[in-house]
Amino acid sequence: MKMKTSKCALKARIVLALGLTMLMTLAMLANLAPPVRAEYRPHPSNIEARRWFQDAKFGLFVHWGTYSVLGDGEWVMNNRKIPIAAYDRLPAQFNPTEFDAKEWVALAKATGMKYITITSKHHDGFAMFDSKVSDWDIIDRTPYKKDVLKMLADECRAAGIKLFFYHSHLDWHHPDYFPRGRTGLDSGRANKGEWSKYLDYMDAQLKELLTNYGEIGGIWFDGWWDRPDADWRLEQTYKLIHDLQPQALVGNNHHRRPFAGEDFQMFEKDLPGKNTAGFSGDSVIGDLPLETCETMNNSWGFNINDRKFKSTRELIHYLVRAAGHNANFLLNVGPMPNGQIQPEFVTQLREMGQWLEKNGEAIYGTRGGPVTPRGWGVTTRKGNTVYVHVLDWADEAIALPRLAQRVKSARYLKDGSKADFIEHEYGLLLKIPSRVIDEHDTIIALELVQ
Ligand code: FHN
Repeated sequence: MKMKTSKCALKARIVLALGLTMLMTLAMLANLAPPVRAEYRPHPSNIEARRWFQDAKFGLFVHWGTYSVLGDGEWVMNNRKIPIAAYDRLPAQFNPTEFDAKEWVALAKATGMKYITITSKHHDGFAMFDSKVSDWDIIDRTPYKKDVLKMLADECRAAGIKLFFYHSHLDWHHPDYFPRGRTGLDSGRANKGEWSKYLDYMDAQLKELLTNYGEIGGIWFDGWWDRPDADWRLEQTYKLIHDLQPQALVGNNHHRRPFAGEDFQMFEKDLPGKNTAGFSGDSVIGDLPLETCETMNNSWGFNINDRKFKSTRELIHYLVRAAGHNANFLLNVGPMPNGQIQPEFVTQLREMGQWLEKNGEAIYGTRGGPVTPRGWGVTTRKGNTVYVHVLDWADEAIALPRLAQRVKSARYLKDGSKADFIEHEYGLLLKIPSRVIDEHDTIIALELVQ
């Protein structure tokens, strides 16, 4: 009996010990596991906005700020090692009396663009809007004293154009942007500061942008790469944005796979999956709407001496190839300090608009087509219509791989006439008579059998 009870007691102790060990292990594991991120569930209005974004396909990027006064691009403070004490003189020279928000919006519309993404704050930290949390802004430091983002927001709303705000995480001016990162090391700031204070400041300005300009399209972040190992509190910042405006699309130009809480993914100076410009080496295409951004010459901010203009053909090809890669095209201008967009850009943007007026059906509302991008061109798709974009091909016929669905009919977009094609088990042969060739993009629309 005594033996029996001691055996039971032993068993009970073993079970208890085992139970305790398991509990402790679970607790330990819970500690080890990264904090359970609240799963980001985009609001239905955000999903709808993503669909709008993918249909829109084409936007105007605007890099504009006090740096425009020096006409040497938006990195002039860093590149010329200009300390804050000197750089602080620039805003007094910034007086864009020729700025006309209506004219900018009208140009974007005439170009066939559906949204504008403008720098609310670039790396020099200067706010192109009326900020109550800093006097380093266009109201307090320039003779112009007007909120250009407000003027633009009003005109965009009136014209049915969505407005996005580019916002730099990186800040070469704020004393609490500390520890410093890879850039802005010659600003002359004291070697101290409180990182959390800087992040609070950034969130406070984002709150202003999400509160004072009506409904906005979203936020285009940049500069994370200056301190890739820092704790940027992105989850908190993204939640702030989505709490204030659930439909607002958040994108971050960190050149990595999208982070939780983001709504679209951008690629800089490259089509998704490519890395000719060197920004996308660590990037991985996620499952979010995609966007490629590019300059019209070689500069984002106004550069008085940059004459390396891309041709209108190159720009149209970029837009079409982006669409073939299931991505939007965000094309940049760097306005002059007086507020005008230089004439070379205006001419080319209008030419793109004329082309889109005739060929827009093969771009707007489409997604990347069934035939993946090729040297000769790309395909886009909208419902049961596949658009074959022949960008670079010299022959009178072109062979495509077999499509999953048979082709019911085909037409040349140039004149709407019936297009000749042969469907064979090896693929699809399309005839391209010289009369339908377009100087930029010869498009054949295929109606597929449903
Ligand atoms: O440093 C910026 C640059 O000034 C510009 O804003 C581009 C736009 O995509 N992004 C950064 C360079 O990667």
